[in-house]
Amino acid sequence: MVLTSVGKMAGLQKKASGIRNICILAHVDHGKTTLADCLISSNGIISSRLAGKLRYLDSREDEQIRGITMKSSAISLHFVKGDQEYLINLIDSPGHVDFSSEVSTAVRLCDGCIIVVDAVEGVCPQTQAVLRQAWLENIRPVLVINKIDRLIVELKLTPQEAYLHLKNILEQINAVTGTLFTSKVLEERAEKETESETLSDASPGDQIYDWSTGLEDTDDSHLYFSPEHGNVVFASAIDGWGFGIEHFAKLYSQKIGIKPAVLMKTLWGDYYLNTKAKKIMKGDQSKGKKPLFVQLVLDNIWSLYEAVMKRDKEKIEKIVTSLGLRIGARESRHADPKVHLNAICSQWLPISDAVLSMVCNKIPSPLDITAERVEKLMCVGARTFDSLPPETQELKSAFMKCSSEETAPVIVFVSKMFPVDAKALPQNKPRPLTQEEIAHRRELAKRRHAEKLAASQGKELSEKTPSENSPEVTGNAGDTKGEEQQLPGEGDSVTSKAVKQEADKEHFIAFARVFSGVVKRGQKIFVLGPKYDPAESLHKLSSQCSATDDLPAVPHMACCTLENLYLLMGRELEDLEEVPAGNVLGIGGLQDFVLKSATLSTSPACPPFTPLNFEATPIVRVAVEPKHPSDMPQLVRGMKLLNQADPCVQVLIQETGEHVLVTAGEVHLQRCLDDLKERFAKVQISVSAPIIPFRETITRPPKVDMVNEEIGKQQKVAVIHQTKEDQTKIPEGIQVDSDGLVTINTPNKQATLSVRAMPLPEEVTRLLEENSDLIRTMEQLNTSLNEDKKTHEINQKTLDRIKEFKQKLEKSLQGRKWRNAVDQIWSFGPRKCGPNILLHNFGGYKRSVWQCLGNSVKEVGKYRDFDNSIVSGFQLATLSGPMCEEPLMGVCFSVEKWEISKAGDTLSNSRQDSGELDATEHQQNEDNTLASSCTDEGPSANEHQDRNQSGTESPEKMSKHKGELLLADCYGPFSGQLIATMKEACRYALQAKPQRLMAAMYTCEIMATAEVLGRVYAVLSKREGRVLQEEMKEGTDVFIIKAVLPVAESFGFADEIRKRTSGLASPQLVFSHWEIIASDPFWVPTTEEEYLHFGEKADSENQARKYMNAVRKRKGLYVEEKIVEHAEKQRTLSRNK
Ligand SMILES: Nc1nc2c(ncn2[C@@H]2O[C@H](COP(=O)(O)OP(=O)(O)OP(=O)(O)O)[C@@H](O)[C@H]2O)c(=O)[nH]1
Ligand SMILES: [Mg+2]
Repeated sequence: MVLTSVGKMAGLQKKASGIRNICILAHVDHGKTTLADCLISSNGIISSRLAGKLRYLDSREDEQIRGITMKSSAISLHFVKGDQEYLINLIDSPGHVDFSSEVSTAVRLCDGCIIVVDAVEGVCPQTQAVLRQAWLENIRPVLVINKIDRLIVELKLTPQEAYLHLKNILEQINAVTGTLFTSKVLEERAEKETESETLSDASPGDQIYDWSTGLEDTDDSHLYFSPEHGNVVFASAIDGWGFGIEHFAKLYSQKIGIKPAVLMKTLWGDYYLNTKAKKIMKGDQSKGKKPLFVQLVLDNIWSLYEAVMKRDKEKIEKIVTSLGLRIGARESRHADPKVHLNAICSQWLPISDAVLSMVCNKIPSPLDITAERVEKLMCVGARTFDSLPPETQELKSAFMKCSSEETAPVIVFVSKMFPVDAKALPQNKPRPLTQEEIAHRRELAKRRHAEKLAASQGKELSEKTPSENSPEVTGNAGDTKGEEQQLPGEGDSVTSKAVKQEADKEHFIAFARVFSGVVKRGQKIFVLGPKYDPAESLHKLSSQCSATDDLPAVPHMACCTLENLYLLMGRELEDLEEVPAGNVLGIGGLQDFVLKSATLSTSPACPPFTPLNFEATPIVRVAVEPKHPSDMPQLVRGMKLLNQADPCVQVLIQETGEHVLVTAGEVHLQRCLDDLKERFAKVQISVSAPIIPFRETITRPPKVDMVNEEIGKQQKVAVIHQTKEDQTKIPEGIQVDSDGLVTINTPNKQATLSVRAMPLPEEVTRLLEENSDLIRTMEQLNTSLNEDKKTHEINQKTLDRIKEFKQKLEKSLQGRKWRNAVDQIWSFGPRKCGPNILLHNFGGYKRSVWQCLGNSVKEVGKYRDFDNSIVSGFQLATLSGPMCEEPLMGVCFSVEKWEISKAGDTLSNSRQDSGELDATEHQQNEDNTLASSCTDEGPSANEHQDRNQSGTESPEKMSKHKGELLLADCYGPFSGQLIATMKEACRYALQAKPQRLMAAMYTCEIMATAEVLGRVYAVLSKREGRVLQEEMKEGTDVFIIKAVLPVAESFGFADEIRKRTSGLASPQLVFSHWEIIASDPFWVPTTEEEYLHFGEKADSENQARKYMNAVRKRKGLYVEEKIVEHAEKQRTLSRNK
């Protein structure tokens, strides 16, 4: 096979119908890179003997050492099928969860993907994840079932068993697709129903849409994998073979005289061949008939493997001649039978042909991009396509046409920035010299030689000759930088230094795809950031303006020049002059304009593309610092570069001044640190132990003590009192009643707050977490409503989602305690969108987060002054809790009184209130007590409401009266005092309840054989892991164990498991949820039984306390620990010797 030239590739790029942009996706180690190797070798880029061993696309050293892919990389391949020529832009992606963000960057640029599944392991967690990602991006998948050789060699299945096994895998995968599909259809249907409702509301009788048509006929057959549809290939990448059933259908149609179309339908499935009648019959295995697939396909492969493995020379000879293959003597005599096998199989059933023709047949060309996908790409967040400006909507047709005409607007999406060495850039690469250049050089050398000779002979040369020469030499220097590096003596020392400096600099190349138009080198183009809004900028600019014009500054938009365009060829880059629509390419010169991803366009009407869907949550944080403090600037610069180079890493500076890296997992962390040390910062760094996040929460008081004895009523009180005395050490002036209601005054005694903390039900916390985006949107809407801005048209879909969210909350917050709670929600926190709630549970207040639903839009007047201070105090309190300054989670603070009064009144009032509260053990009276300060009490709910409204006026007026008085105060501004007081109140309220730490949990799925199962369990239990499920994979002796494990215990877990099981099991950890640690960090024995059981000091390990103290130590907080336990027993120095 000859190498395809760059010119040829550039030619192929112009024909969009022959382009296929694909990526390879799979679970880790299912053989993506090996498959890519096989496809690359078909283009002669690597030798077919090395295919599978080289892993060409794993170009990093650590990728080769660890044997896993860590980044996505692209290569362009040429493929000829019949008289059609294709250009295949292939992207290999990593399978390890830590790098799943790299998968997102790859999927965005493609129209289709090859899903690879290991025939032994079947569908794994990442297989499901990548299927989902492909689905979210609307790209078409095809399937390769890889490693079939393992069924023969390792599992020693018979062909019949293997057939059943494969059928099973196919069913599993289709089940995953099925779930995705049905959920989508249901969602669409619901959406269209609401749409039709609103339409019919708006214009009754105007138009009648029948939305249900089309949905029933939705053809989903192309979504499922089935060999008869030609979207499944069975393969063994390592042995170089693969086939789709059409190969055998064609082959056997001649042999047994049955039409290929019939064979295509029957070759996979429970059909058998009636040899006498030469007919294919539908039959089942109970008759003892072999399915066609076993008889015609698998049997042959099995017998070939058997023959080669047993070195049955005669049989091999027979097979080889009957297949008409020619095997070299070197392969057939090789000591390793695998080499022989590879030589036969890769000729008989070449995997690259099977896979690439499936890709060309089944995956759409860039011209066939669907309208649905385009709209999805163009609409960011909650926006709908119809709400985009008309100029922007017009661009949809440009996407759909994918035209490469000069007039078409250029639209490019950059999905990531990747660093390359300057040496790898084509302009710096040494290239072979042309004939003329060689001749020219020879001429120069001769002349120089002559000069030297002349000089040595003392003959003077005329001044003219050298001056004629010099411009030629320097003229050449520009073209042949690479040669100068090789021959430093020849070049001028200044330029070589410049080249060296150039080589030191990191070059970033944008990994991109052209969706419309032709990009040219040197073209000027707009760079649109993710927050760019075409509607806003089109007011300022005309839609016809171009990046070359002199334009006013527009937010989130910049102009830049495309300096270089590259063809991506794995480890190499090739220069290109222009790239037409539909191609994947690399762009140089965007380093200063694009951080991680961006949209480029010549039209200012172009919207930014929707952000990439990242599956992984970055959770592992470490603090880094240079070994030598003077290296700090390099480190900062390096971290900036690292941030640009990795789609998922977060780089931040904490309030403490520490530089922190947040990564997706241990492997990702290691890679980032290596990159930082060796590539970007090039300084020695020291790395802190991983900073593990915790959350703080409260629970209900326990019913049993630590030795499972029931706590009686009296004991309960005793426990509460004791804990209160112990931990909270409440200063004077703060009253805490037995029910946990905290009453506190501002320092100037002008305002009184009563706050109670309550644990939220678990499902509410989960609901809040899941809907944090929605809560943020609500917050924005409320703010713009308050400011009376009309910029944000509230989208019907968003409103529906908010309503649904509210209903769900109401459903989960049932019971007396939570009466009216949903309507009283004042704010969420921390950062106004977290999983904690602030309620206003006192009369006469109408502030609500549901304002955007339109219930009380115009009641702005009902806010009190200083409303914001209370909310801010709450935000601060939820951001860092009292245990170890970690954020709170699942806590509800209810403000039950908020009074602003004169100094004298405050005291008497609060005394009166607390007295009342003591008397009212039952929470039923809560509301009344709170309102008591306003007016007298009324029993019915209606009256209660009225009273609330009338009650508002008095405090409001009061506060206005005192406005001036309060503001000038020796304790500082009143709003500030309120914030601090609110924060304190929340903290004390929290401490009055049993506090708990929450730990982040990973889930992991471990595959292990029966022999190592015990050891896996041992490691899991040592690290506080919990097994959720254990099942045996059908047809194998592999167990699948699902477990959860605290993040805090996870460091080194994968390594330990791998070591203990001799590499047989390797888990992948995925962040799943937060879980309360059952033990009380402040626990000390109180009952007699507990004393007996735990001893007086209870020094057996308390997990929660250990975590809490570790965090406190790290943050430099006070840790209550005895350093010297037995002072009298201190050993003397002399004895110690
Ligand atoms: N027996 C067998 N082994 C295979 C086959 N294909 C790949 N392997 C082996 O599986 C291992 C993983 O292969 P890779 O190609 O690196 O897997 P990958 O999917 O790229 O892995 P990541 O990129 O880390 O997700 C290697 O040791 C390969 O030799 C196959 O068809 N049969
Ligand atoms: Mg790989």
